[in-house]
Amino acid sequence: MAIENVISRAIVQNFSTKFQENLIVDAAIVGGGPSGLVAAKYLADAGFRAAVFERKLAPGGGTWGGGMLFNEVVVQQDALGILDDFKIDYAEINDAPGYYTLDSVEMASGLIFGAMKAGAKIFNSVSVEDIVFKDRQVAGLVINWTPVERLAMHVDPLTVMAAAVLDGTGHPSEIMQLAINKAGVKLDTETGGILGEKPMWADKGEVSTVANTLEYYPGLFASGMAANNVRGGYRMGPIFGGMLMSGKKAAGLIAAKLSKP
Ligand code: 48F
Repeated sequence: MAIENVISRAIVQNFSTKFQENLIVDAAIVGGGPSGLVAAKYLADAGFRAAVFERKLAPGGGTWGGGMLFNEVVVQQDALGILDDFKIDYAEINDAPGYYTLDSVEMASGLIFGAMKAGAKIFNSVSVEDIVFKDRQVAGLVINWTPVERLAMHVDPLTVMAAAVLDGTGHPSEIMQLAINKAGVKLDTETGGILGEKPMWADKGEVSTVANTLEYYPGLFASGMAANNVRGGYRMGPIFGGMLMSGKKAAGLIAAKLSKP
């Protein structure tokens, strides 16, 4: 067989196997930002089948660009254990004990690598355009290739069934919005809807990111900025400890729910 055929066949066969193995998952994570990637790693570590669906070619979300393209980010002491689990380096800020800087490219690549090495699968250039909603439960995702979405091609999507769906889509909370708009669900918030993100207040935002990481509807969880948008939390800029801890909390909530008999 010509080497050209060997290459093409190997890619098509391996992708097909990987895709088929992830058409039914324990946790479908929408968005490969920091909170989604951290959730994926800890779920995979705990033995759950976790798949991340990321719209962009490169997962990592808002981590790559640091602050205003200065490719450094800050984390606080409480999140260091997570960086250690991913083997990502950091250094304490001289005049701000308890706060650390790290290279944003190392963080993005480290989170991606760590999630994959734990056994999570990442499907990049895949956009989630809808949810599967059955028996008053969020039961899966409707997906299509991002180029199909971007070019508005009239191509039907495919589906992934999941026991739990995590909205890790960042500021717009796209999956929560879809659940409200298309399934008419009431989320577990004061109004039943999305309260909307508040302006920047870094320390409050860090706390609320973790506090707002919750199951908002049976089968539907939110992490990171998506969680803050749903429950009216503050934004925080390029400090990422809250995002990492939110991902770990989301993994714990999902694992607890899926482990119930
Ligand atoms: O926004 P993002 O990095 O998510 P996060 O985990 O972290 C937020 C921080 O990066 C930063 C911040 C810290 O101060 O505020 O913004 O909350 O990543 C979200 C990812 O989800 C993808 C999107 O491309 C991005 O990589 N995404 C969004 N909608 C969809 C999606 C969708 N419908 N389908 C697939 N991926």
